[in-house]
Amino acid sequence: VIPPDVTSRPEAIAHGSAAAIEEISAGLLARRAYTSPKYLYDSLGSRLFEAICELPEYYPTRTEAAIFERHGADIARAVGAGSTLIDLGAGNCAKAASLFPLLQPAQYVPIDISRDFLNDAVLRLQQRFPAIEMTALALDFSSAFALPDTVRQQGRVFFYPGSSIGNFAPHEAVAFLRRLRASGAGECSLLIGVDLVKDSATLDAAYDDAIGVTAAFNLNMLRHVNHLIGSDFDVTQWQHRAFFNAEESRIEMHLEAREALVVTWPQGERHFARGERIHTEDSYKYTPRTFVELLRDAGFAATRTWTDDAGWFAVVHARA
Ligand code: AVJ
Repeated sequence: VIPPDVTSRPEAIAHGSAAAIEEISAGLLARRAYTSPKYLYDSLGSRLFEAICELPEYYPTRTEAAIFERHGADIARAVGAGSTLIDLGAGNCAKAASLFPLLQPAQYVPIDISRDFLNDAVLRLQQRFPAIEMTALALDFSSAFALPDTVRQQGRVFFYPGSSIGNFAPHEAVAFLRRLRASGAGECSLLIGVDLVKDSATLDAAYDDAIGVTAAFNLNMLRHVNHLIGSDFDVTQWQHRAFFNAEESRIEMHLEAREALVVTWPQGERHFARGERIHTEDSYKYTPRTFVELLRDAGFAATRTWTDDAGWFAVVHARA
């Protein structure tokens, strides 16, 4: 099951395609090696992410849910009933579905790159909520897209929970939100979840948990890449690293070579010194203020921000 908030960068590229091979090779051969976070999500990776969401250290999922629980009526008033709810990276549609009784959308438009998975989920959901019109769209919303005419114009609300926006660097996030606005073609609003800056011990623990689920999630990327490009990564030669980079206001995830090693694949090879890293993910953290500024740069005016008591996570409603 693909959780709703894992597809902030859905695969623009089919697995194992020439373009994917090209993209991964380029990252592995860069002076500072990197891979796109989308390669964390093969079927095992998606399950490991679901497990992460249940860890005591990983506060975002549960904190966001608590905000919806506590401020649901308020959030529903801001969004307005009878909306066209456009769910970005809907996955199994569970997060949005849990909000249907509250938000009462007239139309639900889940968007996800994973077509079969999405269709199954929507078929089941339509039976549970026969009064809501549902239009599933299998597309990559990370690049430019236009909403088809079957999506109602009235009361369009883009739903982007889980702090998936954090995978984008701030300037990329602005560009992404501007594209959203353009695809909405007219009046629309945004209901978005964002993780907030907090003490670095809490942040570090959330991305380096005691029983090693996040480590497995990160290391699994190597198995996925082996499958995609035919490389010979040996996972036992690598270790998980995750830490808050305060200057950049982001969690960085890396894989670090435990020893000097060589990785080969049909199109290339790369020597790694002991301690050398592959940068696998960034997860940007905002303050309510810096996030509202980012929204403004993208042409959205925040109407309301809701946070938990500790100020760890925010849900923001904004209008274009
Ligand atoms: C799915 C991007 C929101 O950044 O917290 C969780 C991914 N990576 N643990 C996040 C993730 C490691 C997650 N997002």
